[in-house]
Amino acid sequence: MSSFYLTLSPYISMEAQLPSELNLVLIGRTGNGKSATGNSILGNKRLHSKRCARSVTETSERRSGTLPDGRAVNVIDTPGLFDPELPENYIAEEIVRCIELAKEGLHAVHLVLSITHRFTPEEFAAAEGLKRLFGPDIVDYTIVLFTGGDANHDDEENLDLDNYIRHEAPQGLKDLVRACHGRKVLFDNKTKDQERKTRQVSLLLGLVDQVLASNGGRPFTNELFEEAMERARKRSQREKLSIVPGLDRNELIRLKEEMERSYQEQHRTMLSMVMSHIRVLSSCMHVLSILFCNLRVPIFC
Ligand SMILES: Nc1nc2c(ncn2[C@@H]2O[C@H](COP(=O)(O)OP(=O)(O)OP(=O)(O)O)[C@@H](O)[C@H]2O)c(=O)[nH]1
Ligand SMILES: [Mg+2]
Repeated sequence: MSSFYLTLSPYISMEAQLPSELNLVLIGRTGNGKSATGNSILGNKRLHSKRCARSVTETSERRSGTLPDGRAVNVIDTPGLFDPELPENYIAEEIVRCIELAKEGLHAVHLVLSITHRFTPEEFAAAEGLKRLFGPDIVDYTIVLFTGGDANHDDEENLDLDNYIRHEAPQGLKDLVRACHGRKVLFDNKTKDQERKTRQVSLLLGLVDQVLASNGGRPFTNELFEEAMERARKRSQREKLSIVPGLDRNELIRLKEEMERSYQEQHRTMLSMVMSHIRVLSSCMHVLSILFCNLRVPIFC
């Protein structure tokens, strides 16, 4: 923890415990612009982003960098983790991987939506999936991030976003933004205008600081993150075994095998914990799709 950034943001109180580095995760439907947004936050093109009918990011990735205000950041980019058409075991493996990449906890979750797409049950799946997986408190860490800011030709992008949410957005989207304490931001990941790039990242960081302040600087964690930390500890113990002096070779092999078993066992535990959450989500989504497609009930659109 550091007190270096105490003067950086009006949202951070003096009492808040400030993390030495931020874990920011990007969640949302395939193609909504998660990787492009990650690149905008990092200020470089280290995440693969392109127009493609199927998933471009196939596995979660963590990229570290420095924010314009000097803070260290880890951006955790994910595939469409809650896309309903993906197989459950793939989703579960990817969620576990994502949690392991952010094992210290999540300082903010960015729910990435595209301003140019309709808000469908699939969009809702990401929001609902987050709540099912991490519990209702996750909304206290969530920021709704819209991509496609260039589709809007007005320079006052945040004013327009306010207008859009207030007057044009479907009720479900309004509810989602309200549940996230009104935290929303519009990104143009295509802009070449340096000033705009800087402004949108700093707007986002203002929201991240609001999240930090309201959570006392503590990241979101739960039993899944504790399992991931424990697993990382086991891995590091296993790596250190080889350098323990005076350890007999057979004893070393036995200990390593034992640790490997326990390490794998922990992975299975995490998978089954995640699996139980996503099964509930799948059945929810099935019911929602039927309502949405067959009965034309206007759920979120
Ligand atoms: N016009 C415009 N296009 C964008 C914006 N953000 C992303 N895109 C485009 O949207 C497409 C998908 O972007 P990605 O970053 O690959 O989306 P993703 O969510 O990471 O997709 P997956 O990895 O498949 O889950 C790419 O062609 C991006 O260039 C934006 O703000 N404006
Ligand atoms: Mg991607």
